[in-house]
Amino acid sequence: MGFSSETPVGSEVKVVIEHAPVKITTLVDGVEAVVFNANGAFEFERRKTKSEEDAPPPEPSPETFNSHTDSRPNGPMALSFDITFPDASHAYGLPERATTMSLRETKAADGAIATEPYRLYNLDVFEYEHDSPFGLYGSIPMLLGHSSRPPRVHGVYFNNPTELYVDVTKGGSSGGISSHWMAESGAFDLFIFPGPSPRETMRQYSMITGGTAMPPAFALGYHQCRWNYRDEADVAAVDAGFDEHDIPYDVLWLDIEHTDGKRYMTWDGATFPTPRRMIEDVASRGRKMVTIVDPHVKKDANYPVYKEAESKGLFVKQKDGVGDFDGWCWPGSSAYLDVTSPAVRAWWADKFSLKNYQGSTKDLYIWNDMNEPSVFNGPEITMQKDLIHHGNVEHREVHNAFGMYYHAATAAGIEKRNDGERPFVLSRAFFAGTQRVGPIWTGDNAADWNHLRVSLPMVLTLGATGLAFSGADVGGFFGNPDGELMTRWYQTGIYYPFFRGHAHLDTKRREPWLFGEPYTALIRAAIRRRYQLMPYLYTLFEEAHRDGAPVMRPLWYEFPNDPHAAAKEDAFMLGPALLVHPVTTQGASSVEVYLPAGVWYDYDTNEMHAGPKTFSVAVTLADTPTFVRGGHVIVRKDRARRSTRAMTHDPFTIVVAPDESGKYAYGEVYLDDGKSYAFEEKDAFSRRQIIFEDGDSLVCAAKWRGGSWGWTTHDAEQKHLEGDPLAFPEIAAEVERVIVLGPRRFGEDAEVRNKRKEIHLVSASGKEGSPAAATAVKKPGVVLAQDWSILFSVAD
Ligand code: NBV
Repeated sequence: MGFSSETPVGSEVKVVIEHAPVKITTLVDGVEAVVFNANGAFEFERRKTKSEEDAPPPEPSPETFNSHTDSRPNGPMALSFDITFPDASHAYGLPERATTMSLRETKAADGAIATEPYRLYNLDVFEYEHDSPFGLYGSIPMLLGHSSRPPRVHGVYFNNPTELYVDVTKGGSSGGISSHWMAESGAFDLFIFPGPSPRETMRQYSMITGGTAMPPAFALGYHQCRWNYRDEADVAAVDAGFDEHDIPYDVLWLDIEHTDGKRYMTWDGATFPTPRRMIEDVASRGRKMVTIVDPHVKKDANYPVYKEAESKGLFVKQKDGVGDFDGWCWPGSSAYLDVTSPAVRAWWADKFSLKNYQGSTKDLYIWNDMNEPSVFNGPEITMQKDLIHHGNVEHREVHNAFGMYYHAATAAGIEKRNDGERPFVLSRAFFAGTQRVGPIWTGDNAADWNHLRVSLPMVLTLGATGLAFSGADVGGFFGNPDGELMTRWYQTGIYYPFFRGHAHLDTKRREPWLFGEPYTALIRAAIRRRYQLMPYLYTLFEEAHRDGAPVMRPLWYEFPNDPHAAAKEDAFMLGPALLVHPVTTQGASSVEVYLPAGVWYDYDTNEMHAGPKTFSVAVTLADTPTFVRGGHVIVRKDRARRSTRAMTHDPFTIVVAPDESGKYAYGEVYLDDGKSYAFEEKDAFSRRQIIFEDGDSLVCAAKWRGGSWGWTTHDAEQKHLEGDPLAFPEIAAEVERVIVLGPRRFGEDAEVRNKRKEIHLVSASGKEGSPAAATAVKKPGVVLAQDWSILFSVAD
């Protein structure tokens, strides 16, 4: 029996290496998949011979950019190569840029230039445009090639953090898609992923750069941010506002104004005189806070962070390798910690201890902004390439990884402070591997419909290049969204893996209740849906952690054989089981929805649809066309609460969406304590599979994966009852409802068998969720984390 939607593995991969000129061809099942150097573009600066080494050092070849001169003391060090995907018709990847997911060609096959090549160079781009190939805050040098017939995805990753340009050409002499990579410097370190399924390609990539860090559960809730919440009273009022308006949220954020003169890890004494009390108050309702910590360190001898780092020589050095680099940023004249040094990272991590970070508590988490790094008076608002890092390494050699190192050091600090619990740190800059550290967001977007639309290909591309945990500022950072845009943005944003509302200092206040009705009610409903899906979402994150799978997925990830799905970026899958087509145009009264092959059930009405088809769905401001994929099971928590923590003990609802036969569906759910690493270190988790079989029975059992069983049923409950410290509360939560979608009518009674094999009858009633058919079993009296089954009596 095929349990999941996974493409079967077992393809044959063969690598053919030719010499003079070098050519490396990766064949998958006998078909050319990825070819290195098909176009002969492989070139690099030659290693010097002994006699050349003894000769005088290379001629510096200075270069001037605006008023900045790059001394290039080592002369040119570039390298270039080409990669071809002979059978591909779409290329994806190379974030970060606000453009289409299916990458447009930059160079025509005849060599004519179409646009500038894609550039990967982490920069703080002010007011970025919504449709531009220009590189933004982060870089992942990973490119995927996709063909639908036969369905295949392959990938390459170039492990090099220097400035990089990539030209993409479609249908050249070698067919398919070819790409020409030009790096400023660094090593030639290339990985090829034969796939051939999207899932395999991502798994292979994650074996090299890591899976997504398992986030603490609260991190999947809604985050409320603004530049800035003014003072402690403001914080208290916003926190209370959510409760007054019955809107769940998990984290309240403070931007740069909360500090004493942009000295991070300090507090403005006038506006935040009692920060510890403030955080404790928010935390008393199960919520968390976040403060911003940027990488520029104010040059102030009275600021302990500066003073100590300066005396220990922990800052990035000027090009002479001696004096500290001095750059201009929010606090004025600043120095920058050289986080490429392990010792500096360890020192920095320590600064987050409760003793060092005065006024903090264990419920305070961190946001790293400006870590490209942003330097207001530097070339392109960043560091000079000839600055010197640890080991006498020039900045050009590490530029794109700098932000990741800073992010990682901060996260290590939070993890240490919380005695080894999972950290939460948001970053703006990123590189391949950032997924192991924490989420990123797409920076300073704007409150307009175009930016809402482009957030989808941006987040989808990040997921397809291993960075599963990301999101865009809900509402748009610059400018003032009206009620309609705000509502639509929330309805979309609830599906971003990282879900945060944020706004610029000069914008009007926009907490969800400020828009009035009907908007507040609609925003409330949207956020509640996010929380309703929390068990499903958490399960997807565990998959991202283990297998590198994206959480929010392009349609091609689930339907690689569907050419129509290949470039779809106005709709997406949340995991394998939900298709969402958000409304991203102003005044829309209908949306053209595409459903790939299979049976689908409208999430709101249960109405059944047969794909593939494109059809027009009428929408009001309340609607976001959302469909459950036949053949899948989704686990939800339906009770509206104030935060994820408040939901811990809540019972589950199981939604079964049978496939075309009406007889089969499969789903998984993953549970753990939501905060520690006991799931990894002590197997303290529960992974369940829920299978609807033969059209009449639903079975829940432990799921074996990767050589370890988590706690199975009896153990789990037993341990919990015995007060085992490893037990986690959710392990005892019951199932309160099972909904089977579809027209099938069942008899009135369903037979429930619990883990002790005791049998009891419960009523199974039809017409759950009009107008279309579904059957509901209420209170079956079973615990999700135990073995049980429900046998329906078939009436028709
Ligand atoms: O810290 C202020 C802002 C922040 O709100 C935003 O999210 C960052 O992307 N920050 C940039 C610096 C200034 C932006 C104009």
